[in-house]
Amino acid sequence: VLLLIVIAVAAAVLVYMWTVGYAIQMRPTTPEAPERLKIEAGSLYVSGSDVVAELYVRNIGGALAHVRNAYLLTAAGEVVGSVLVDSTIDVGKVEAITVTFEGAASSLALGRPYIVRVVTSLGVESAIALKAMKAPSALISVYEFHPSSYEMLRGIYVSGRLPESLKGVDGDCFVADAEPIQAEGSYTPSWLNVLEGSITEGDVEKLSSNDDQYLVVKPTHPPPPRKLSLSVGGSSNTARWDRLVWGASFKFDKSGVSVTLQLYNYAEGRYPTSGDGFISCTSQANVEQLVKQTITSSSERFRAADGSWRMLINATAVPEFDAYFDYVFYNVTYTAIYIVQPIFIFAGLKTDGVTVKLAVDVASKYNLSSLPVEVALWNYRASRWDVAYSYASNPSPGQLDAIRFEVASGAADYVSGSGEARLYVKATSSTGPFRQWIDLLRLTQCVR
Ligand SMILES: [Ca+2]
Ligand SMILES: [Ca+2]
Repeated sequence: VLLLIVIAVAAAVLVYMWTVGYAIQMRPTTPEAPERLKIEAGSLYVSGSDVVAELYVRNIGGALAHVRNAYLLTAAGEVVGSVLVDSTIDVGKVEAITVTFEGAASSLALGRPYIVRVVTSLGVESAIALKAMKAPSALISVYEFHPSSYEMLRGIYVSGRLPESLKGVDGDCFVADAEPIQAEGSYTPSWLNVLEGSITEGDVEKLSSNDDQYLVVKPTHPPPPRKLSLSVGGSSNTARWDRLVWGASFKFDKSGVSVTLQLYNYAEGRYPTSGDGFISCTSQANVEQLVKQTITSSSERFRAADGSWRMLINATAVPEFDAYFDYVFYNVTYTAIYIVQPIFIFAGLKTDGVTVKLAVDVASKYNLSSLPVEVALWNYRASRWDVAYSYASNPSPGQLDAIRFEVASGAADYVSGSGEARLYVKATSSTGPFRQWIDLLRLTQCVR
């Protein structure tokens, strides 16, 4: 209890001291002149034989401030230059004041700090320490643009208005879905088993191409009906398939040989005897026949989990015969990757001056994690896309990535003579479909 009382007393004393101290501090130093100034920023540079100070001065007092004098001093307080000023600053406002100290350049050392002080008509002053610099060669103007139109190079437009939706990070987005890009795979047999019959010429290599080089097989077990049977297979991929086209090309030296081709159905664990995965035909003497089937639904049934496949070929006839197999094929079409790649067109860029720098801001998100994203600018001089920035999207799907990059070298090449610039934001996925949201897209042009 005693300790608590001691703490309470100590706290009360502290509060008292703080209040008194505060009151003393708040008492105006010049009660008859409620002017107060603050130089918030500035630059000091040599221009010919003169020294120029650019100052941003705020009136933080309670009355109109009249700035009447400016002084340039060394760090030691020695006056290097003084000049009359005539600038009035409203309460709370900032004025940009440029003062020129004529002929002061000779007494200034570049890179050293100097003090610039401004004084009002009532003697209120403010000072800032600035380093003496070389004169900027020319003024640089900065302009901001948002895209006014787009072209969808890859992807499907969903929603979002240009340029409104891209003006700020506000949840109002330009939205596009990735487009599936088809690929094809051709898988020739890599192994062969003759179950009935015997090979009289050729091997599995002969079955890999359409080249009139044959694997020749004849039945070995008379009496009739004579029969041969072989299985071939290989390995394919494990992608999601849109279509499987399979079959073989062969000829027989006799007519009337009945031939069946069967593709192993791994889902059912057997060779089908009708429908998908089953082909039958009858031979014509010495005429090469191409038989094939296209499977469009659940064609992945006809491959194992590791992508391997196998085909069974049977041929039966009463008379003795020779079979000539030219090639066996197993071709698939599948979605290899998904790409979204909208091109945004910026119009009205400045063409009266040299573009010395471009800066690009993109705030975007995706519903898949860690997608490779690249932002490219169209190079009008070289007629090509230059990838200016690439990154992986957020590992958390739906989280916004805000990126900014600048192009300084050759920046003028990215602005056309008519004041147009083009940019794309491309994302790629090899795992599945996805959506792109672009919340902010801004192009900043710096012109000299
Ligand atoms: Ca062949
Ligand atoms: Ca937006």
